[in-house]
Amino acid sequence: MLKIHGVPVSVHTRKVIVAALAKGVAFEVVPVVPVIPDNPPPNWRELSPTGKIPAITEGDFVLSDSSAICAYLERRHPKPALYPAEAREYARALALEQYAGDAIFRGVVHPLFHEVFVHPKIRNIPTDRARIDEVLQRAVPEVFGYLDRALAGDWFVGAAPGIADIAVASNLVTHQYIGFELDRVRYPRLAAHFERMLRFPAMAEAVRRERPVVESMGLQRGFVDALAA
Ligand SMILES: N[C@@H](CCC(=O)N[C@@H](CS)C(=O)NCC(=O)O)C(=O)O
Repeated sequence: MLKIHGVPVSVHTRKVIVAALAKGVAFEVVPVVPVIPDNPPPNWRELSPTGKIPAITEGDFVLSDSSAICAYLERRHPKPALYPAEAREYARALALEQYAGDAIFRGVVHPLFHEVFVHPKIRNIPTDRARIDEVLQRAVPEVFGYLDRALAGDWFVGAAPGIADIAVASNLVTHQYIGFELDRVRYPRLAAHFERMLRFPAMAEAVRRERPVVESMGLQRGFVDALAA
């Protein structure tokens, strides 16, 4: 069986879990939390050369990086397709997936997650408020503004939810967990897209399965309950 090594609250692990759920692929999650010292197993670098999550194993096959893993799942389980067939739509979906990993994750979610959770709760480092303000004032308007403008219809590319939508929304789930609201007035299309994605069955199921971990970490999941109410 496919094993997904990582922790479901991680943006990139969730992305792979949602892709697997969307395709109906059976899998098991093997917990690995790299931000906790000594948590990863001794052979972790053999599974993930960067040390980051997620990685997968399937028999003797080993692969890391969420984009590579999702592309692999697409070839192994083509239906339902999560990548557009048409060349330009396909390229645009890949560009947005990359943007999600670079601009949204590295520029917004990763620094906020570290300042709000990893530093104070795991590493005993005080939260750097100036760093949070910098992200909120500089990165967020640029990144969320771009995403809002990029949405011409219900989905980022094509007529059905796909890899770009999953990659973006997975970041926004963690952004909400750590207590940052998506500004519906400034980013109305992105906020509506996020709600659509929370109702996308594979994303809804992934978020439902995360509940125990999210609650044990003291994160905020009121937005999920509010949507269900
Ligand atoms: N390009 C990688 C990025 C993976 C990544 O940044 N994972 C984060 C969690 S979402 C991680 O492992 N962070 C812990 C660390 O950097 O030590 C992918 O798409 O899988």
